[in-house]
Amino acid sequence: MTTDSGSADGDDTIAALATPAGTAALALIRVSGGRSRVMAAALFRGDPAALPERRYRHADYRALGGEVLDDAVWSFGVGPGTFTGEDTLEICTHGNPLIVQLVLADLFARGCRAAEPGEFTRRAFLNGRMELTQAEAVMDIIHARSERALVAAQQQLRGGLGRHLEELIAALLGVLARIEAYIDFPDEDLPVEDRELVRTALADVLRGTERLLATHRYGDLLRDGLKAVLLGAPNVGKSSLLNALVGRDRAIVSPEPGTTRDFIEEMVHVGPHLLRLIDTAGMNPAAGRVEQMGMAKTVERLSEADLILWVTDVTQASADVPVELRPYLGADIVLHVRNKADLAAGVSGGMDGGGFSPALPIFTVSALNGTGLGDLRAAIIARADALRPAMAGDEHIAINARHADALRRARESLASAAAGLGAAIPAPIELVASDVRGALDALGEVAGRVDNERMLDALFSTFCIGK
Ligand SMILES: Nc1nc2c(ncn2[C@@H]2O[C@H](COP(=O)(O)OP(=O)(O)OP(=O)(O)O)[C@@H](O)[C@H]2O)c(=O)[nH]1
Ligand SMILES: [Mg+2]
Repeated sequence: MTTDSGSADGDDTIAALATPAGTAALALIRVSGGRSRVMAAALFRGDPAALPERRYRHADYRALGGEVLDDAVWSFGVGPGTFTGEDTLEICTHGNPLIVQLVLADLFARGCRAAEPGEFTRRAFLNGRMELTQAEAVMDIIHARSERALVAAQQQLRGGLGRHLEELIAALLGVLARIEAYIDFPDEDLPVEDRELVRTALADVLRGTERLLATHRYGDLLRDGLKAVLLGAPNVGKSSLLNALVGRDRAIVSPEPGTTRDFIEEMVHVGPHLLRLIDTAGMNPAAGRVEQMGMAKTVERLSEADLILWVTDVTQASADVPVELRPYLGADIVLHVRNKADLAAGVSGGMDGGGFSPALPIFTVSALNGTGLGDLRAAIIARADALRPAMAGDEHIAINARHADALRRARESLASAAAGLGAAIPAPIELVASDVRGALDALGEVAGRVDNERMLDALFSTFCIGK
């Protein structure tokens, strides 16, 4: 065993800044790979065989030429018990970009190379330190923009999604073993009782796959924000409401009807959720050409909405539901917001009594003085939470687009296998087995069990450098 060089892998040592580029109090530079140990020893003048492990040490960072680049704190971790599974050196310097640049240049001169985006996490995955879904969760944790998104990412990092996949994969492997026993004996058909067992098992796996797929919408909502569209007649105060919820003057407000022509989108936190709030042009049957174009865009946005806030003016005689809203009334996504409560004393909330079918929840608010906005926010949070599919217990599974794509393929193969088994003239058992293998491949892809260099390249390239 050598410490300074060894396998080609041992020589491929990567380095990168893990903290944001720019001026800061501190900067963390991370080194991972077989050369970490000798580099730590050379840099900080220690014995390579007796480096203190996982201890912070304070020392001058001395470049190859002998000059001191900074006063640094460093620590060394021995693989495989590190994040990447490799020997790792962490160097903390003052957060001056110039120092960082000099230190990185020195590390490269000593034989490291610059890490690619996500390369530390990729190594953690390849070295078996985590499953692929956990590696993805690392990224989700870094980018989570709401408390709920963070909780879901943390659960995924702890292996929540991975465990569900393992269960499904184990059940399918059982099915395959049962079927394959008969493939070698072409004269024997699958006995009726085995056929039933296999059908039940396939149905279970199909249900489990559906349950995971059902979390995709919630996953999108966590990653992109809940899409809430403000809709209503001109001048009722839609833009004022957007400004009140956002907490600043984002949209132009004026007493003139037809102020908002295009739609305006703004991200806003509502409790633990992130909301993508969309203000639209007022729905005006007698609109001119430009307003008409704005209204067409509004209708487009409605089809993608998770929530529609239908805004009316309390001082106006009871408003009819705009025709554009009618298709969405049954979907439980429309809240009726009666604005300008400050102008009408004594009006109160509740459910819309008559006129609407089904009755819509009503919120009486004032965008001007903030009355009623707390209740409206609470209803928005409840609505977003209701979109979280009920998995077992308190699990926050929220799959991403990559998972959904593979799970849909698994679902197709499972359905095809079940149909083959259930047909009046059952499909040849080889065909059923091939479908089950297809489903296994697709599930394995989600879990990262399938060797797929290109998929890994695509996935990790979306990571940050240094992670
Ligand atoms: N008193 C009172 N006035 C309000 C309230 N909300 C909005 N307004 C006023 O109503 C007028 C119209 O407000 P906007 O927010 O521009 O209305 P809008 O629905 O976006 O109008 P369009 O973009 O033209 O469709 C402005 O003069 C606002 O100051 C409120 O809660 N109380
Ligand atoms: Mg407006």
